Amino acid sequence: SNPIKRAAEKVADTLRGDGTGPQDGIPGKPGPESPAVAEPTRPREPLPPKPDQTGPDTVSPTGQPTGADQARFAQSGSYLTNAQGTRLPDTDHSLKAGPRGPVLLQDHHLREKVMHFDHERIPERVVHARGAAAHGVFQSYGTAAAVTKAAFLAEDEETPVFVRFSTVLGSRGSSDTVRDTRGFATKFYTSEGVFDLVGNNIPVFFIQDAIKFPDVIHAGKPHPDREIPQAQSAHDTFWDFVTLHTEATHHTLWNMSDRGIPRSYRTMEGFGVHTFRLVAADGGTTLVKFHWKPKLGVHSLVWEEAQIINGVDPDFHRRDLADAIEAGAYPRWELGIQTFPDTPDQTFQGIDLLDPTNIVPEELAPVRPVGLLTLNRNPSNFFAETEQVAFHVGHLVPGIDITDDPLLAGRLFSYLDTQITRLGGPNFPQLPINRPHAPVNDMLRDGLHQTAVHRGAAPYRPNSLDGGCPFTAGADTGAYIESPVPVPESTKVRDAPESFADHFSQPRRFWLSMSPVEREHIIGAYTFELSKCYEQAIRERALRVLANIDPELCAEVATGLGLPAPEPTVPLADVEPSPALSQVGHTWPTDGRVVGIVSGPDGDLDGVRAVRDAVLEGGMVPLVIGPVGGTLGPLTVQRTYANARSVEFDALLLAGTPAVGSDAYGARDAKGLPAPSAGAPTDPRVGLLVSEAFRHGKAIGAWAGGEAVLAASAVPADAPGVVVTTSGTAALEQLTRLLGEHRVWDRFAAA
Ligand code: HDD
Repeated sequence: SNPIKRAAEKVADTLRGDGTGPQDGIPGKPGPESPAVAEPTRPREPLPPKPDQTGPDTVSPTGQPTGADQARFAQSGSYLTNAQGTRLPDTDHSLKAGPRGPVLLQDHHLREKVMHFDHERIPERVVHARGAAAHGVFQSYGTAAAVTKAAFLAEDEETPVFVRFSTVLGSRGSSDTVRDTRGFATKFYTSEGVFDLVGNNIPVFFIQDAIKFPDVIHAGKPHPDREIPQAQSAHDTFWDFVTLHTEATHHTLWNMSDRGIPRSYRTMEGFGVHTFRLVAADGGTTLVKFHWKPKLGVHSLVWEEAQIINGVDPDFHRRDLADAIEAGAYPRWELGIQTFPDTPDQTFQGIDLLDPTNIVPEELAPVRPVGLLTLNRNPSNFFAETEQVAFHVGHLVPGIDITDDPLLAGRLFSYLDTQITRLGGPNFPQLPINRPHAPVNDMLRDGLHQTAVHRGAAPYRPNSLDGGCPFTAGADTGAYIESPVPVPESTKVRDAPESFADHFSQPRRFWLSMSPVEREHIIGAYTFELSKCYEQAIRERALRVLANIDPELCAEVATGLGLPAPEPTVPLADVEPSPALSQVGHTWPTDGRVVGIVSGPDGDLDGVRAVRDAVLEGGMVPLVIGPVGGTLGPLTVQRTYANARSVEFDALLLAGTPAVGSDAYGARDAKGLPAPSAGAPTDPRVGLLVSEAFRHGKAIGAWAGGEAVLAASAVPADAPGVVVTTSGTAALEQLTRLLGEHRVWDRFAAA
C-alpha cells in the first residue's frame, strides 16, 4: 500500500540474492562463493560466541561472576529490541503523519536511537589517545620470588593480562608511525587484585616532577591557535620547552633516535621508568626497575618509511598487532628486573634512582628475566575494551610498592582523576575490562553508572548490623601493607635535590652507545625537526643543548640547519657507553617478517610458488605482487603494482621480469598509449617499490631476469644486501640471514 516502501523493497529485492555484495566487489556479477546479502527473514538462535570473542572472565564488585557471561547477556535474543527490551517492527523509518508528512515527536524509538548515538563518543585520553590493545597471559618463572611476595610472580603462576600500546601526542584518529614515545601499559588481573605497569618504550621521562606534566604536554600538543601539527614534536612550542627545560634532554634524544619510530609494537622494548620497591615475604625490600624485552628483538622504521606509512597505512601498528595475533604469531615479551639494594640514599653507583630521567646501564645491573608475556587474543570490541580500559600506577599488589620519585607521586593522583572525566564517574572499575579477577568487597557505594546491586545495610566500619563484615586483612591474610620506609627529616620546600641537576651525562652516554648508522639517524631527526621550527632563537638554543651532549652531533645538526655550531657550556661528561642501548649488531628471529614477491605473467612462476611455500615454512609472511589482481598462473595475486608500497615489506624477491601494468601509471608506447606486457621492467611503480626498499635498507633478492628490474630501479646488483642467484629459494636463504639483522645496515652512508 505504501509506494515508497514498495519501491524501496523492489530495490532491496534486486540486491538480494544476486551475490553483488561487498564480498565479491564486482558489481553486477555474481561472485563464485558469495552468499546472498539478504538479511535472514526468520529469526535465528544467536550463535554461540567464539572463545576469542568474549570479554575477560571477571567478577563483579559484589563477587558475582560476570565478564563474558554478562557481555553475552547484553546482546541476547533473536529480535531487535529497544534499550528496554521491547521488540521493534521497523528501525528504518521515522514515525510520520503520512509517508510524505512531518515526523512525529512522539516517535520514542527515533528519539532513543538518536539520543544514544549523540552520546557515543567519550572524551579521548588527554595523552595516549591513540592506542591498540590485546589480551594475553603472563607466565611467571618464579625467579623474582626471592625479592617479592607478589603472588603473580611466584613460580609457574599464570595471570591474565590486557596490554594497551599507544602514541602520546596524537588524537584518537592520528597516525601510528609518527615520531613519538609509545605507551606500553599492562593490566595484570592477579589473584590479589589488579596490578598495572603503566610504562613507555623509552626508559626515561621528560620531567623529574609531575607538576611539570601539564607544561610538557601543552608544549608537545598542537599549537593552540591552529591546532597543528598533529601527533608531531617537530614544532616550535615543543622545542621551545625542551631546550629551556634541559632535564628533557635525555628523553628528547631517545625520541630523535630510532626508538621514536618503532617498526611494530611487537618489536618495542617497554620500561616501567620509575624505580619501584619490591617487598619480600620476610619484609625485606629491594629497589627495582621493570623492563619488557621483545622476543622478536628491538626494531625500528627509518624516518622516510615512517612518513610514507602515515599516508599509506595510518593504522600500520594497530593492523600489525591484530594481524599477528589473528595469524597465531603471538607477540611475546620477557619481563625483566634490574634490582638495587634499598639503601637510604637510593642511588646505585652514583646514579640517583629517584630521578626518572636516569637509566641504570644493563652492564652495571643486568636485567634478569622473571616471566613471559604472550598476547594471544584480540579485543572483540574496541570501545568496550581498548577505549574503556583504565590504567593507574596506584593499582598495586602486595609485594610491589612505590618510591619517593616525585614524578610517580603526581601520577598516583592523575590516573584516577582523569577517569572521572573520561569514563564519566567513579565506578569505572566496574566496566568489564577493568574488573579485578580477585573478589571485590569494598565499601564504595552509589555514584554515576553504578552497576552493582550491593547487599547489606552497613557499608561502613566498624559495624554490627552486617555482622562486622567485611573484615580487614593482615599481613598473613594478603593485605597490602605499605613498607615502613623511614621518611627523611626535612623542611617543606618547593625544590629538587642537587643530584637532579645533571642533565647531560646520561644523554651523552646514550649518544656514545649508538652505532654510526644510529647516530646518522639521530642527526637526521634533529635536523628535520628543528628545521620545522620557525623561530631562529629556538634552533640556536637547541644547538647549545646538543653541544653539551656531543660536539659531533651538534656540528652535524648545525650544518644541516646552516647555522654555526656553538661551544659546550658544561664540561663533556666522562661516561662509558652502554652497548645494550644500541639496536644494531644483534641477530633476531625472523618470525612474521613480510616478504614481497614481485612477478609478472612472464616471470618464473614455478619458482615463485616454491619460494612462497619456503617463506611460509620459515614462519614468515609471503605476499605475491602482480601487475593486476586475480591470478598469476597457479598463484593468487595478493598485492598489485597499484596498491603495493615498499613500507609493507621487510624484504623483496624479484622473480623475473614483471610485465608493465596497463593503467595510467604504466609504461606508454610511442603514441602515448598504455603498453601492456611490454616485457620491459619499466613500470614506475615497481621501480619505486624496489628503489624505496633499497633506500630503507631492506634485503632484496633477484633471479630469472629479476636483475633487469634491479637495473631499471637504479639498484646496483652488487650492493650490500642485494642477492642475485639462480633460484628463489637460494635467494631466500640469504635473505633470511639478512632479515635476522633486521636491516642491511651497511647500506646507510654512515656505515
Ligand atoms: Fe601518563 C596515560 C605512561 C607520566 C598522566 N601514561 C598514560 C598511558 C601511558 C602512560 C602508557 C596510557 C595508558 C592507557 O593505555 O590507557 N605516563 C606514562 C609514563 C610516565 C607518565 C611511563 C612517566 C614515567 N602521566 C605521567 C605524568 C602524569 C601522567 C607525570 C600526570 C601528572 N597519563 C596521565 C593521564 C593519562 C595517562 C592524564 C591519560 C589517560 C589516562 O591517564 O588514563 O592520567
